Amino acid sequence: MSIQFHEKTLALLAEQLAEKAIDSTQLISKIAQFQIAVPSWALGAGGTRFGRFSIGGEPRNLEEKLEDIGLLAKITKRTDAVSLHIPWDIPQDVEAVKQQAVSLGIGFDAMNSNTFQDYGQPLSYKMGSLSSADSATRKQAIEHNLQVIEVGKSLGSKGLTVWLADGSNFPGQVHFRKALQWTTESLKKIYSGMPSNWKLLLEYKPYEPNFYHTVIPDWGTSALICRQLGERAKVLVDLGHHLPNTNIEQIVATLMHQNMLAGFHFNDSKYGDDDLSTGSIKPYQLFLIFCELIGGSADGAQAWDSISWMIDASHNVKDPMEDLIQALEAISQAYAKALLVDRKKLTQCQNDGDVVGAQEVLQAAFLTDVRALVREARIQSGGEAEPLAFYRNEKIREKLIAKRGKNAQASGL
Ligand code: RM4
Ligand code: MN
Ligand code: MN
Repeated sequence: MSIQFHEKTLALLAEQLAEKAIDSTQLISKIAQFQIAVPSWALGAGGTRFGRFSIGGEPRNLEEKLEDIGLLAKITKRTDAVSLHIPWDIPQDVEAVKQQAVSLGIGFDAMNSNTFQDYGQPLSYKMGSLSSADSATRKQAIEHNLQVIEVGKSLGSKGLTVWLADGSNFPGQVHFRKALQWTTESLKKIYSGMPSNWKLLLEYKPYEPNFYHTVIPDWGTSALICRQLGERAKVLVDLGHHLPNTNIEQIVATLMHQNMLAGFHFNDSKYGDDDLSTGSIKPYQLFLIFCELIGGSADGAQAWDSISWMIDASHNVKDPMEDLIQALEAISQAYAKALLVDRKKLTQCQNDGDVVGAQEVLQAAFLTDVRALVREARIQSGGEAEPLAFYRNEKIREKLIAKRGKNAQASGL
């Protein structure tokens, strides 16, 4: 799109919004401020247990992952932090990594521990980690998390995300209550090992890799554990970690009501888990989630700044960089649309029992084409007007393949 056409579209939209007494300048600056972290594992081609198809030029080490995120930050201006995963991203030279991050304008978001696979540690996690019936295995898993905190401290991170794969595959395999108890006790030790300005983000997931029971299957169990840890432990909502048709926006509202929402892992799904791009399947759901977030923070239920934002997707066939550009755009659009909701009118409709009116209010916002606002926010921040077109025109993937090879891939999903 030419810059003239962008300006025309923006002016028309600004005029439409002004009629509803909405100031588009303010909207643009809110959109520009909203930054979403990118996980280091999203930069390589994902895969399934049936196979992985390399796209070439994938980052081979931490430095190259940072390089890719730096480029995304530069062109989209929508991300300013990376979320690292240990042991996949152990920095060899902490000072050099920090310097590189500073020069790229990116910081370190929450650290991710990994006790869901074996990577040469003395005791296997096959039968569980923080919930294992074997106390030595639990101890090893706790120590791993404490080491992750140390790495994070050295880089300037402020949080630890724990996703626990522990569970069982057959009835009788695991004692439910004991597993929950051991998990809680293990997490207490991890929590007390965190600096006082850190938060613990506790993720949940109903199934996979375990297919009968998962120790932390849902937000309620996660919240129960967090309550026992302390106020800096909160629930992380990964959009892909729900059974089909779960009302995620309601979960978000409930958690905010209790000031217990740690943050998000954004992605989308048709059936399960998190392997599709954010906003590609259920953009209306994403919009409704943002409506709850904006409402909850406006009402003072939970402060906007206390919530962490991250993408967590691992896909099989797309160029990961292109996918991340699309995901960042989809999230910005959902946020922008939710900012347009006439909250006063919505409250009025709710109080009057005006069901039709309430739906009209939400749909009026959702159906507004906000792309000009998102584009303008990016231009004003110094990013590319059309990051995807830029990425393709500049032949960035081809350049990465020339530099890193056709079959490059670091460890990770
Ligand atoms: C899990 C979960 C975690 C992520 C791993 C790689 O399904 O979403 O957040 O660290 O995948
Ligand atoms: Mn996740
Ligand atoms: Mn997941």
